[in-house]
Amino acid sequence: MEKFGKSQSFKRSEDVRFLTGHGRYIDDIAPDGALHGFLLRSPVAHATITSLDVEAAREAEGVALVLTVDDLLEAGMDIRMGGTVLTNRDGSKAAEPERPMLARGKLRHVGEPVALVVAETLQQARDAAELIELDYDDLPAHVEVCAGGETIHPEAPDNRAFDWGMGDEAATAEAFDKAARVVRLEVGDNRVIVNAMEGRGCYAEWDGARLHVAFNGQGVWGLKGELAEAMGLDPEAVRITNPDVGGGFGMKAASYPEYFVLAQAARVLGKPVRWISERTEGMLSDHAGRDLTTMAELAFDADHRILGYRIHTMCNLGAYNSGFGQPIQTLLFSKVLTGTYDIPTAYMRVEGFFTNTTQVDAYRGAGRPEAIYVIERVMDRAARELGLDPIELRKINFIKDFPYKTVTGETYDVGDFPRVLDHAILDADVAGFAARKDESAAQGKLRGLGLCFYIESILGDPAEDVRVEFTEDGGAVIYVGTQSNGQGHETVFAKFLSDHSGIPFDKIAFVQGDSDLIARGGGTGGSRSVTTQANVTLSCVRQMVEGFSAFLAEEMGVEAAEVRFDDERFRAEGSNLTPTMLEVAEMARAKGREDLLTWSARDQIEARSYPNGAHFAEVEIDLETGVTEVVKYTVVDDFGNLINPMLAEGQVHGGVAQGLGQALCERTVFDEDGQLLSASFMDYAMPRADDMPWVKFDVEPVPSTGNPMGMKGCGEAGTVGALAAVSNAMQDALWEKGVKQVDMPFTPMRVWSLLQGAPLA
Ligand code: SMO
Repeated sequence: MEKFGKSQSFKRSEDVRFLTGHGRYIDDIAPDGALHGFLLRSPVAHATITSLDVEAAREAEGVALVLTVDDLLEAGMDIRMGGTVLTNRDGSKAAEPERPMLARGKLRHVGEPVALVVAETLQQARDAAELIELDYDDLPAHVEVCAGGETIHPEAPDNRAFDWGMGDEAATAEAFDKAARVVRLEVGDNRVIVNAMEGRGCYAEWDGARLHVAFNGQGVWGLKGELAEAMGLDPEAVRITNPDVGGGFGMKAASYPEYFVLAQAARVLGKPVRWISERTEGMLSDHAGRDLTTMAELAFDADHRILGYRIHTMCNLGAYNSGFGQPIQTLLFSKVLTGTYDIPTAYMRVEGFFTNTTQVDAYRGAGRPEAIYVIERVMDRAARELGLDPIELRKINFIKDFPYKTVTGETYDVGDFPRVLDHAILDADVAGFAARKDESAAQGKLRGLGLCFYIESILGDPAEDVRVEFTEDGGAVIYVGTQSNGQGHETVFAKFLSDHSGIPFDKIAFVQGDSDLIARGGGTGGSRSVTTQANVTLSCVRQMVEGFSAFLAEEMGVEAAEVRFDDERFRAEGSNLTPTMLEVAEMARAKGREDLLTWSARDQIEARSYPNGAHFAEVEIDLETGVTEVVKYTVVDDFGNLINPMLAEGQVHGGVAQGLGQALCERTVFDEDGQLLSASFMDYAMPRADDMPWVKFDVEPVPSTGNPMGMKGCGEAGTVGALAAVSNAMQDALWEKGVKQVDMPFTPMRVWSLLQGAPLA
């Protein structure tokens, strides 16, 4: 039989379960008899609460409990939801207004949780919530991403949460002063609603001593610490679990008020309580993505080399600071501010604003797609204004010598951008574009070609744990610290262990998402899981080999150093004993060597990895209707070494689909009162299968030097590349019609308006 190599497309074992409806999601596993939670939410975007009377609801049929913020405070809970807070350009601290778990005194966005009703049935909880008398005085809503308007928090009188900067402002100004040409472009990055297939949900139970909260998140350790602190519990008294999760995309990485309030309800009642979000409820309460506008400027010398880069971004935080709300368009954006270009000096200024809308936080890529979108749009504009081919301008300015330290302090260890781009130029048949454009023109259609050359910066830390246990039934269990949201971790990590330990894949059970079973892990996010989890598994296997070799040496009557392991069997010169790892474990068990049956490793990959790649999008626009079709799509990525090329390609397909959704159809609309007008799938268009082109995918690997396996993260890359590729293709198609400014989403109505020279709605 062919020995499984280190890079193999291996089908996902969990798919049979998922595709036949046997996934075990939060709504499937809530304990029988759990009470139902329903949240009364704010119907308005901004108001002062004048009274909140829940007495009638408490008396209603089937109701077990109603909780308001006063109840949480009376119970001694710390009701403040936390979040990272920046330091402003002037050295002061960014605004940190209180974000209460349930509304306190004011209502600040439609959908903000106000009270929890717990009843025997969901219908009873819902009916009782109708009996709650919430009175308030309306305040004007502030929904524009700018300073001014009605003050939302006293800590930020003009609604500006922060004014943050990075880079050398004076040196950058100097570069612009001596530039031969300066190119400017304003780039809008539309707000998206995440809409994971499975809505958020949780259940909580309290046995008198310990709290268990199961929720559909991206990892368990963040919430464990926060819950313990908020509820005044010893962390040992808190167990957090994640079952199967139907998509997270950054949105489910955060802690949300519902998890804390449900936990408190369970503690008060001593009974399990469950809650699952409905679609519109999720659209109003899940963290949204993007929502920023950037003025970008590039300074060029006479040879078209970039001298300096300057951006000024205005971003929306929503009504409160959420977990990563402040760092995303600042610290995370800065990681790839200058993209793949050798830019000697740069400055970024970012202002963040509170608005009476739901919080904006991580969304597939979290800051890096936003940064790449800006640099790749303005590079494309520069090529047009300088009269150069966009490919040529990129090649002139690509970073060529590695390691390369960027002006924002990242060290790109390796890369070969020209090689990746040349591969993509062939795959996309760029040479044949002119003929295809003529064909489209003959049918009354515009055709455009757009390139995005992206780079990502992938977390090395936080650290990850792994544990392997040999079980009495002759198999093994791998406990991992990360958490699948549907990407195929169950297969990938068990297969990885199998490849390196020789333990047959079907003898390995997989356990994730339980804070009682493993000590530490960073969860899924930032395209980090494969790099961190695979590398820690590798150290674990190394320890197993060493420990088993020492044990076997005695059995074989040889020195430990003479025992070899070839990924399948242990062997030693002079001994005809050639056991597999499972067989050694059985020998150890028979000898009472329990210490050889459980192995764990803890690793911290400090270095980041820098996946990069080229996306070419080709669009066709119907002049009469404004309907846009992505007719051709090509991706060539440098993901370093792949451990499962098929799943990597699947990640790219999904990522591209997510990017196309934002680029083509997803449009979040609030009215001036802060009411979300696009609060259902009738009004908010998600991409569908027939919006997706065939994505031609290939790789051009340059192994990372930052981790032993030479891997680079691939989970977010598709989304990072898609936004600018499609937008640049739209600009390419529309330029000849005199359209000089294109902003996502390219809905038929908006494209048609652009063609008419009409203002954009
Ligand atoms: S947007 Mo992600 O979970 O890093």
